[in-house]
Amino acid sequence: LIERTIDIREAERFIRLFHEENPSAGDPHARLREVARDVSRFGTYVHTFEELQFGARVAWRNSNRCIGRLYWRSLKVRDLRQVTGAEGVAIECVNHLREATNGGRIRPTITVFAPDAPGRPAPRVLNEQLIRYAGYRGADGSVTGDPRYADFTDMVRALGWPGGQGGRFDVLPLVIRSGGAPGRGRGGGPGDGEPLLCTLPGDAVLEVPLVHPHYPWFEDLGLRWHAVPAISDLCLEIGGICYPCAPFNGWYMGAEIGARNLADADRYAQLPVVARQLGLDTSTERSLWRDHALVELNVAVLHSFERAGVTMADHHTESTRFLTHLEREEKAGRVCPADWSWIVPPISGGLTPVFHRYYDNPHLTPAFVRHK
Ligand code: HEM
Ligand code: NRG
Repeated sequence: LIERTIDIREAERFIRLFHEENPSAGDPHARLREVARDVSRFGTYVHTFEELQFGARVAWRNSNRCIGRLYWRSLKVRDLRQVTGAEGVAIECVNHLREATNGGRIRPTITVFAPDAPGRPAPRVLNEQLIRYAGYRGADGSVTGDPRYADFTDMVRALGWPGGQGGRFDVLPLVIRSGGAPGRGRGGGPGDGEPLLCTLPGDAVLEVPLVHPHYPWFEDLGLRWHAVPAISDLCLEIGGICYPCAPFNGWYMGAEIGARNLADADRYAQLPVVARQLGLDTSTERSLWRDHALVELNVAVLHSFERAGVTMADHHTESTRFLTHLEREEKAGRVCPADWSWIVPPISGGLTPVFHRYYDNPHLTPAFVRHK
C-alpha cells in the first residue's frame, strides 16, 4: 500500500537503465521529463509494455537466490495491469498456469496485475505459490499433507473451504484479497470483506506420480508432485512502482522436491520410509542410510518427470548453466548478485561447480521483494 507518491529517484534510475540496455529506445530525456511530470501530478507513472517486460526480466536477473537465471531474457511477460478485481485475478492465475504448463513443456512466465497506486492498494494472492498442498492437522498434532501449509489450511477452512479429500496431496484453493477502491470510504485500507476463494480446475494443475526406475515398490509410496512452481507472494518492484500481484514460474530443479519438499523432517519426511523399503540399517548414522535414501528419492523425482514429459533440471546441469550465466553477465560488464547459501543445491553441494567459489551479492533493482 502506498499512501504517498513513488520515489522519483528510483523511477529515474530505472528509465536510465532501460535506455542504456535498449539503445533502440533512443535518448531517455523525453521519457524522463514525462515520468517526472506524471509523478508530480499523480504521485505515480505508468510503465510502457517494453519497460514492464524489461523490468520483470531484470528482476529475475537480479534474483540472488535463483540458480536458474541463464534464460532471463526469454521470460514471457503477461501484461494484465488492467485487471484490478479479485475474480479477474483468479481467472488469469488459472490461465497463467495453463499457458505456463504447456502440456509439460514448461514456459517461464510472469503475469503482472495492477500495481499499487496512491490511496488505492492492488489485489493480492495470499498463497505462497499458486499450487501447494494442504496440511490437515489431526487431533494428535500430526499433519496429513504438507506441514508447511498447516496454518494456511486452517485459514482457508475458517474462510469456508470444505477441504479436499483429506489426502496428502490436496491442492489448496487460491485466496485472493481484493484491492481497495478510491473514494469508497475505505480509508485506503486493503480490501475489506472476505477474500475470494477459488478452487483450481484440474486441467490447470499438472501433477507427476513418482516412480523409481529400478524399485517397483516405490510407486506404492503414493508420492506425487505438481509440475509447476509458481511463486505468488513476492512483489515485483520496478522503478519505484510495486506490483504486489505478479505470480511467476520457471521449472523445477529436481532437488527442490527430492531433497527438500519430500525429504525435510518438517515437510513430507520420506527418508525413513524410503530407507526401510531399501532395507538400510537405520540404527546408526554411520551407515549413511539418510544419504542413500536421499539419492534414491532424487533419482525417482528426475526419472518420473522425464517419463511424464515434464520439464525439470537436475542440479548438476543447472549449476553448470548458472556458471555460464555468470560468465555472460561478466562479459556484459555487469555484476551478477548471488547468495551462496541459496545457490548451492541441497544435495551433493560439493559435486557441483557453484560450491567452489564466492559471489558478489549487492541488492539490485528491479527486484522481487517480500513486503509485509
Ligand atoms: C529461487 C531455480 C526460474 C525467481 C530459486 C531456487 C531455485 C530456482 C532452485 C531456490 C529455491 C529454494 O531453495 O527454495 C529456478 C529454475 C528456474 C527458475 C530451475 C527455471 C527456469 C525462475 C523465474 C523467476 C525466478 C522465471 C522469476 C521471474 C526466483 C526467485 C527466487 C528463486 C525470486 C527466490 C525465492 C525466495 O526467496 O523464496 N530458483 N528458477 N526463478 N527464483 Fe528461480
Ligand atoms: N523450492 C520451492 C520453489 C522455489 C522456486 N523454485 C523455482 N522457481 N524453480 C518449491 O516449491 O519447492 N521457478 O520459478 O522456477
